Amino acid sequence: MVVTGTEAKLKKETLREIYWIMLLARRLDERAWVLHRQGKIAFHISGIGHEAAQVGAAFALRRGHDWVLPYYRDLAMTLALGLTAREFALGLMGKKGEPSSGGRQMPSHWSLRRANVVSHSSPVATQTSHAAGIGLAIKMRGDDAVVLTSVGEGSTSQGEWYEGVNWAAVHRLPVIFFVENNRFAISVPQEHQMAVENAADKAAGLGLPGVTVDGLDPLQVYQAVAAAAARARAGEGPTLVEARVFRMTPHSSDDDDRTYRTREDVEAMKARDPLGSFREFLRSQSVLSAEVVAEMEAQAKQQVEQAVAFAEAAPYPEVSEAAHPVYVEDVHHA
Ligand SMILES: Cc1ncc(C[n+]2csc(CCOP(=O)(O)OP(=O)(O)O)c2C)c(N)n1
Repeated sequence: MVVTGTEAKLKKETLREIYWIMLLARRLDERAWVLHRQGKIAFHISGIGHEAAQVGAAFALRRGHDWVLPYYRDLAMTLALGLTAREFALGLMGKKGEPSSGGRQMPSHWSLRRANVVSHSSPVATQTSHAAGIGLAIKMRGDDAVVLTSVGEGSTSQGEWYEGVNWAAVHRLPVIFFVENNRFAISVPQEHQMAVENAADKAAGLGLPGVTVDGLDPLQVYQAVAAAAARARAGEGPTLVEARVFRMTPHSSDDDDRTYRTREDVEAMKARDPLGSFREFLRSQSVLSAEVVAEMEAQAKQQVEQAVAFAEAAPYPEVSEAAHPVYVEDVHHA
């Protein structure tokens, strides 16, 4: 059954699933802040305010078949691709069994081999050229997969970002360059980073289409990314999709945003919280009842509690494994 009133024409079950992942991501993220303030984890970087964009984008892909190179805010996207709450909690604590790096990298440098999710490096935008490379491999092999890679708008000022996008445009590679524009790169506002109004405007100079959508609405993002994926699969090349979002928290657990933005601005942002507005939209379409909303809240709370308890009890990685697989261990020196 499709819900009328949305262009995206998704089934009710799918819309509920989108909401569920947005909700789970939010509750996990909130818990991570608490764990940090309790001194139980060293660092957290938040996706609060970006969830609608991320889940909308993930649902437009063939999850598990297409390739995704996310960036550090993409908790909700990675959950939509198959990361579990437990794996997220293991990652926060750097415990054994976390899938991104086995506890070697900082948290939120997502990798999930079973879902074709490839980890990014800490220097921002390096995943852009990796994505172009994967796109080239797909094209050379004649596969029908596409690649999506994401960055914040500030990272579109990096040379590496231009190189990757340019290469994909020249060779018409099946890549979706997804920009989550929250208007700040740590403390630096967008107008100090770029002379254009939208990050998507940069696409014109590189020879690919660029679109800007409301990233607070998962269905708008879904549609834009679905269209970009269809283009890529048809051999028509890459698309730049920019989702306008809000970063409702400081940059990370180590930042104090009171030094560069007013509390009024933050409150105005929170009043447009995508989780609340999507929930109310689904209620208005009779996709969610008050009972189902309450049940989902209880389930999310339970999953968060169980995931954190599991991670707290889990062991740290073995010291003896620290060098593996970062360094080759069986090299014989002549
Ligand atoms: C090459 C490089 N320069 C600087 C940094 C430090 N740094 C980490 S995140 C960040 C902000 C990036 O902003 P944006 O791309 O807009 O993403 P957002 O964090 O706003 O989602 C910076 C400058 C880095 N990691 N890599």
